[in-house]
Amino acid sequence: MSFKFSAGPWNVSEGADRFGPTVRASIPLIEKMEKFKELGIDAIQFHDDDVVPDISNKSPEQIEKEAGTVKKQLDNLGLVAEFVAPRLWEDIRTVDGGFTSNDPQERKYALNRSKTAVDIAQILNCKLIGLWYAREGTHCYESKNPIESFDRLVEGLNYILEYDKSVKIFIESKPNEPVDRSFLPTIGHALAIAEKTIDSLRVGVNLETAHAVLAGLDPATEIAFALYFKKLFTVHLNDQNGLRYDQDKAFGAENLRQSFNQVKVLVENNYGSGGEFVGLDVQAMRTQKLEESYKAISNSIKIFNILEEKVRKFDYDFQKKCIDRRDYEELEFYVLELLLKS
Ligand code: XLS
Ligand code: MG
Repeated sequence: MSFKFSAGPWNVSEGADRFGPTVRASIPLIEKMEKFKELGIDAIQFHDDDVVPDISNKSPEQIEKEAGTVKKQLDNLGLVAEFVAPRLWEDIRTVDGGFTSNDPQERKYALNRSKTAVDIAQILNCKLIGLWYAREGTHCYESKNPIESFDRLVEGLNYILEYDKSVKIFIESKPNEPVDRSFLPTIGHALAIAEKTIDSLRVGVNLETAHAVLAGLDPATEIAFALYFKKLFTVHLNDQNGLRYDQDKAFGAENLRQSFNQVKVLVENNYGSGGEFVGLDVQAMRTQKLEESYKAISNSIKIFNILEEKVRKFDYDFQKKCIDRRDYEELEFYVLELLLKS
């Protein structure tokens, strides 16, 4: 089976970081989508304001019109929208978080903004809503009551589930950054909170490689855990060099064996057979020149495909022999050789 890939417009960024401004011109959405298509991408991941820039200052009619334009562009290119995620971490009203803000007005804003994201998804004919809980956590631990916060997260999920009975939601877990401590740091936490909602079957997860590494966990096992619960609605494959800032490196760039095992668990469990995409969430390095800023994406696809081939070559009989003899050194060497040899 061949996998279908998705990527988000934010992956081809202008290169700003905490210590310096933008270094590349911004590329219009339509150009990014055309280029994605050329690179073999089948679906686009969207934040609500990727579809409708400056969304907070636009009327519902304007939002509908602009989303309609993007839908036409997608159709013309033979692309689909994979998900729409309310970007609840950039607006000034989400400075203390969205759903878990201490200010009731700001919590209301988060709910309304999510509703708009669902409306946009409908226009794009997309049935998946993404929630990366960026600021749902604390900088000062004592500033939020954790139990109340979990309740508020469930309220937010229920609100979306009620508003549109045809959508599914994924939670993208991450342990920290931009907050010091997140309320839902791992896939296990996300799956547990899903159980508290009014329609838990419609609430699943998105495992991002870098986020698992930042939590000190193995991404392949996090993927497997979600698959076990039939809750892996999508993945964000990328890579991360240990416990640093969130790097969103090209898939496989830091830990090939760990990447191999992510592909392996996806292949072995028929991921994609329910229409799921292999999502990439990789950032162009700040040092890349504008013309070369798609390489993190194209290289990730290449690496994924090479690793998929290796998985298909994996000798399960030999694996069994090693397991029967409890010779895991031999098995480990076999995997390393498989990865090293062409
Ligand atoms: C940031 C997140 C973000 C989500 C989509 O770390 O990965 O890009 O994937 O909202
Ligand atoms: Mg992500």
